[in-house]
Amino acid sequence: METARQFASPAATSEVLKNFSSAQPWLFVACGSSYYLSQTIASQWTRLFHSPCTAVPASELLFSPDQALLRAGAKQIALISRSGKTTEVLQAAELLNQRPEVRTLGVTCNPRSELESLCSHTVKLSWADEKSLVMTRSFTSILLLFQRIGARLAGHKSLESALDSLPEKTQRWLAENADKMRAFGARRRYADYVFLGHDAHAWLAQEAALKMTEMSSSYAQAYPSLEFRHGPKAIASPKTLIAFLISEPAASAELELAGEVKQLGASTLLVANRVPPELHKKHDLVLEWKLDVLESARLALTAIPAQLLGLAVGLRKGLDPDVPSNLTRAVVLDARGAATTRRRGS
Ligand code: F1P
Repeated sequence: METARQFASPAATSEVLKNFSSAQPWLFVACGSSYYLSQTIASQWTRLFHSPCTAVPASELLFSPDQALLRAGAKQIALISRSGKTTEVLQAAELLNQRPEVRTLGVTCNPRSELESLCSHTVKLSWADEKSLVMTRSFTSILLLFQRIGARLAGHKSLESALDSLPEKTQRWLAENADKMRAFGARRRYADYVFLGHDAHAWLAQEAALKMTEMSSSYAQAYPSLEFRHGPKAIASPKTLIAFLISEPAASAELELAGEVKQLGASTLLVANRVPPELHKKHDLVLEWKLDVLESARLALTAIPAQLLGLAVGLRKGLDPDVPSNLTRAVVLDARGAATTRRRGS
C-alpha cells in the first residue's frame, strides 16, 4: 500500500529513469532473500526489456568478479540490501566503484546506510523495513519498486496501471485467503516442503523454500517445476507437501505434474490465478488470485502464501518465526571474514 503511494508519481523514480535504461543489460547483486528477489526481477526484466538481465550472489561476484561481469555483460548494476549492512554487498559495491564504466543503483530500506555512499544512485524504502529478522514486507515492497521502475523504463503503461490496482486487490485476497493458508499450516504436518515454479516463479519458489526454512526450521527445497521429475520425485510421499507456483506458460504441464505427485501420495498446494474447478477437489489446498491483470504484475502476491505458511508452521512448532535460530538480520563479517553467531534461543 505505502510502496504504491510513495512511487505513484514518476517524479519518485525520475533519477533512476534519467540514469539507467531498458536498452542495455542489467546485473543484480545481493544475498539471501534479496538475491532471490533479484533473480525474480532479472527474469521479469529480461522479458520486459528484451535485453539480458541476470543476478549473482554478492559472494560469487567477490570470488570471481571478472567472470561474473563478463557473463552478465552489464554496465548497469543494482545492489539490493534491506539492511544496507550486509558485508558481501558492501564489498561488491566497493569493488564496482573501482570500475568507472559501471553505474550502480543501491536499493535499501535503511535510511542511512553505507551502501548509499558506495553507489552512484540510491533508492530508499525506509517504510518497508520490518521488525522481523526475516524479509517479508521488505521483499514484496522492493519487488514492487523494481516492477514499477521496469514498467516506466519500458514505457509499459498497462503494467503500470495493473500495479496501481494491486494494493486494493491484495487486501481483498488476504481477507479471503490468509486464514485458509494459516489454518492449513497449523493443521497439517510434513517432513518436507517442496516449491516448484517456472522462470520468475522458480525464483519465488526458492524464496518460498527459504521462508519455510527460516520461519519454521523446516526442511524445504525448490526446483524449476519439471526438474522435479529428474530426481527430487524420490521424496514424494504422504510426508511431503509439494507446492506449485503456477505460471501461464507452464500451467498445463504443472497441473499434469501436480496430478502425478498426488497419485504418489504427496499433498499438493496449488497457487495460481485460476485452476479448473474440477481439479479443486483433487488437491489439498488451492489458492487462486482470480485477478484479470497481467501475470507479471502478480509476482509480489505470489511471495505471500509461503510467508503465511512459514508463520503458521513455525508457530505450531512453538518457534518464534520472526526470530529464527542461528540467524541475524544482516550477515556482517569481521576482518577475517567470520560471521557473528547467534545461538539457538539467545
Ligand atoms: C538479507 C539476508 C536475509 C536473511 C538473513 C540475513 O540481507 O540475507 O535475507 O533473512 O537474515 O540477511 P540484506 O537484504 O539486508 O542484505
